[in-house]
Amino acid sequence: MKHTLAKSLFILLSFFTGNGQSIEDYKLWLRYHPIEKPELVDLYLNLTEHVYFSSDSKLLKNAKSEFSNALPQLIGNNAKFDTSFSRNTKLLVTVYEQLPEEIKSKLKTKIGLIKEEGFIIQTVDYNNSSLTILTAKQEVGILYGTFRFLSFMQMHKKIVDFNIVDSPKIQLRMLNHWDNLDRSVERGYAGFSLWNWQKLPEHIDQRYIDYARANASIGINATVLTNVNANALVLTPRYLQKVAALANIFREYGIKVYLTARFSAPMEIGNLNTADPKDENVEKWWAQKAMEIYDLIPNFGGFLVKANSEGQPGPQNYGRNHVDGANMMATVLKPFGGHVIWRAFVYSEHNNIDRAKQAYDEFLPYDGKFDDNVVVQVKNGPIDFQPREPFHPLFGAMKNTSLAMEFQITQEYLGFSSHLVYLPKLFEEVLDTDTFVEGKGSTIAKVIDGSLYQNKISVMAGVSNIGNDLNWTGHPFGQANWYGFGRLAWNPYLTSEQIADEWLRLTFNNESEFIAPIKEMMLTSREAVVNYMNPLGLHHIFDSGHHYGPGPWVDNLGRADWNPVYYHRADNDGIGYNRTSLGSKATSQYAPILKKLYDSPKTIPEEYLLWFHHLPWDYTLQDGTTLWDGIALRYQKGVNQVYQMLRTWQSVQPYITKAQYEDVNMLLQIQLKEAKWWRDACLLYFQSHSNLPLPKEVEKPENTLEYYKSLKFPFAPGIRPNWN
Ligand code: GCW
Repeated sequence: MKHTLAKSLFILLSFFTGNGQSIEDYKLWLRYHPIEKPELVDLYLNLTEHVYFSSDSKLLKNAKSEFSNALPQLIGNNAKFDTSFSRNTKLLVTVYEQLPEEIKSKLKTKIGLIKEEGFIIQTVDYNNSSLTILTAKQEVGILYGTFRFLSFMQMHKKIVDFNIVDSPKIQLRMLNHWDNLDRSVERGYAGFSLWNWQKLPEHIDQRYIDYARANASIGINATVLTNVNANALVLTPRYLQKVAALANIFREYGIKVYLTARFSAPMEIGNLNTADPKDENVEKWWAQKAMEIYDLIPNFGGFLVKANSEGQPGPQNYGRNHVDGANMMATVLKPFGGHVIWRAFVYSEHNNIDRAKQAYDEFLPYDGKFDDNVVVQVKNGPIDFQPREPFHPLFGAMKNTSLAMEFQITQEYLGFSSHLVYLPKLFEEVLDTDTFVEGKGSTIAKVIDGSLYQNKISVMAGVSNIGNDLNWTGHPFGQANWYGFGRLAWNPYLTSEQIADEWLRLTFNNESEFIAPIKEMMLTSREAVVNYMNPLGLHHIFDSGHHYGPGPWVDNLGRADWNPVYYHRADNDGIGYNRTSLGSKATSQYAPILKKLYDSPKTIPEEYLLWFHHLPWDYTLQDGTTLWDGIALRYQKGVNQVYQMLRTWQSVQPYITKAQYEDVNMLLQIQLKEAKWWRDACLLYFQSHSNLPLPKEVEKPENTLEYYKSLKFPFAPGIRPNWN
């Protein structure tokens, strides 16, 4: 009865919200759809008949309330919570220290296997019956274990005897919000910022709580609330009160708050006439500020800093370097246990060398010089979140520094929130890449989780794709990128396929006729976008400023390295950037074995070909086609892949609601239109250099090159005011 009612309500709601985003999408992957299979319902009813859930803290109360909220939806029954652990208890949830001695001894070995935030779910024989225990060293582990337990039910797992031991492999699993105080979001495509600064601290939006629940459910434990292009005002007392209100909520879900610190803050809000990190008054100001913050937010995480990069102030303004700047801040945060996360995204207009080389050149000499509460945060590739890049050469090279991975979840260079691109596939490719720095098997995952060099702090950061859109991420499949980022931050060795499988089950349903084709569609979506935007190692050929759509012809921006022509270097002879030993020598920043591999166009993995090589249009690719034909065919292939995505989506219509179907169908139509736009604009432009005909398999361009060049988008979303 209950199930039918829930279903009709669900259909009704979908109806009222039209064909676009539906209220259901708001629930993210925490949908708790009713389980229809009687044997599973019985199994779980039996398990949750008598639950003892210790709930003597806010954090445990939140875990318990997730449990009591989910169960009636999943199995139509209220959990029966016992007031104490008794003979009847079937499920016992409490931290290890509080378990009865006899049970403790049964779990002794296992508890030794988990880290501070890990958990155990174990079924044991106790008093001649079967007892399942969810336990952890810390309360937050119970919260993570609760969400995992519920996810098993959502995924219809038939587990009779639990035997699960899991811990996060990375310490800080962190979102970076590029949110401004006016609620605009730099490179955000899902509406405005969640943080309603004007109504805070008094007004607590339910969204803050649901955001925290969603993050906790995948193990995200840190969030940077503000844009790295920072505004010092967030460090003033009025704003800190607001930050504290958010921190108070997030703390109860195991999430620590960090802020971006504008390096010139002592001048802008502190009345000093310098921000020189070696100036005594400057350090005093920051020390005072740290005290003020920790007074309000005892578990404050620390500062994320973008310094001397793209016009942001930094220590170099005073003749100092990144180490001076980072260590000064680290010193003031150290007594409170705070971190400084210092970004390595630097390149300079005064430097004519290849932009791809600059961060490595600048940061490598500082290896081992940062204080131990400093982490250097490096983007996955050496340029800027392109659909595909080779890995950033600082990974593996900087051995004595804790390095954070910075991925971009928001789709700045991936079609914004109108393109379906499943990013865990990209993240997985990066994490699995072998740097070879310590011989075979020195993967980036091992650099990041600290296992290669035993670094002190391990961090994975993702630039958030979250905004106040009804569905949080603009594209419903953008939710999979948030989910997948969290899962990989927890365990960077998971496969993108497993994550897609989980997400689909949690979000939509458990029908294999739906899961199999849609999983396949997700897994190919990343290669599709590479094909229709940047095949064979092409990169940064986006229209300027907003990065919406193609602009390979752009050559008039203030700085050479902001112009697409700087990156593709197409001319009548050929195309690509020579970064080999005979060119910019970027290959020499990689381990010798990779340098050798990358130096020759014959041995380099073809997906990086034009990143590292300038080659003639008639160069022969591995499959025997010429470079020109190969580029053109890949653009067409990308478009064909989107056609296929559309067909796949259309084929699963019976398994989803009308609203879900229509929403994604409309978005895929945009993606198809824009994939063609990319193909036509790029091929027409490159053809003006190659002077060669398009292969017959390639559809005729829909418009002229002049038309594509004339397109202007002054109101494209996500753009920073006054940016270019
Ligand atoms: O890619 C560039 C973006 C900027 C961003 C910068 C960075 C926050 O276009 O919008 O600024 O990277 O990562 O700092």
